[in-house]
Amino acid sequence: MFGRGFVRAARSKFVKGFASSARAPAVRRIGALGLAAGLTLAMTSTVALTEGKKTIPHGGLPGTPYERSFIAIKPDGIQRGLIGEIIARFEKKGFKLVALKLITPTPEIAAGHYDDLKDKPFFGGLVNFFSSGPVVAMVWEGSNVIKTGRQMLGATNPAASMPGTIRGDYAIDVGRNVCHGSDGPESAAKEIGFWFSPSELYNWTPADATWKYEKL
Ligand code: RTP
Ligand code: MG
Repeated sequence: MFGRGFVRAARSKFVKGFASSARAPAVRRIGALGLAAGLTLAMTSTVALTEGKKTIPHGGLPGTPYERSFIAIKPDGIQRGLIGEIIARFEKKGFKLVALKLITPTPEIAAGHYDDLKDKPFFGGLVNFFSSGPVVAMVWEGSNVIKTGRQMLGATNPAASMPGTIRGDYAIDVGRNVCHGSDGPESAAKEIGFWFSPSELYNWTPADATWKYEKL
């Protein structure tokens, strides 16, 4: 479905599309403007080609390299300067960033996000905290990103999180555990839809994709 052929075809169409648009006489005549147009065309082709043969659903395709998880850096992670550190861990692991925004959730958004916990005694405090400042909302993509992402975050209570995990390394208190991650395919799809519109997600092929996956 997303075989090596698909990636190769996408690449060669990208190269051909760019080369032919760069060779076109009109493009040569208008110089820099033409080059910009060519680049735009090439970039558009890449997006179209990546989506071409199979449209990746908004919530991702669990069980494939196109699985997606909603990961958020909570207000404490922002205040403590951990944005770069947390993003770097997901990048270095090899996952692909397909959406990102900085947003201060309203109490309604915070309550909607944690709706499944509305009967818990800590719900009020959780909503107040989560809506107390900006959060970094992201969607990361890759094989097993939901389960692996949760392992990278560590246990809910930092006291039980292993060293080497984000919460194990950077948090102490369960109410200040710096990051959120979807806990399963259903919650991932629900959370991605809750935080992002389809136009805010980007399908793209990293240049090193075949160095991360034996089979794509
Ligand atoms: P998250 O949704 O934020 O990724 O956290 P999680 O799945 O590991 O844990 P969850 O059960 O979904 O709880 C959401 C957040 O509520 C706070 N919490 N406080 N005082 C408590 O006993 C308690 N339990 C949970 C934590 O901040 C947790 O991340
Ligand atoms: Mg949770």
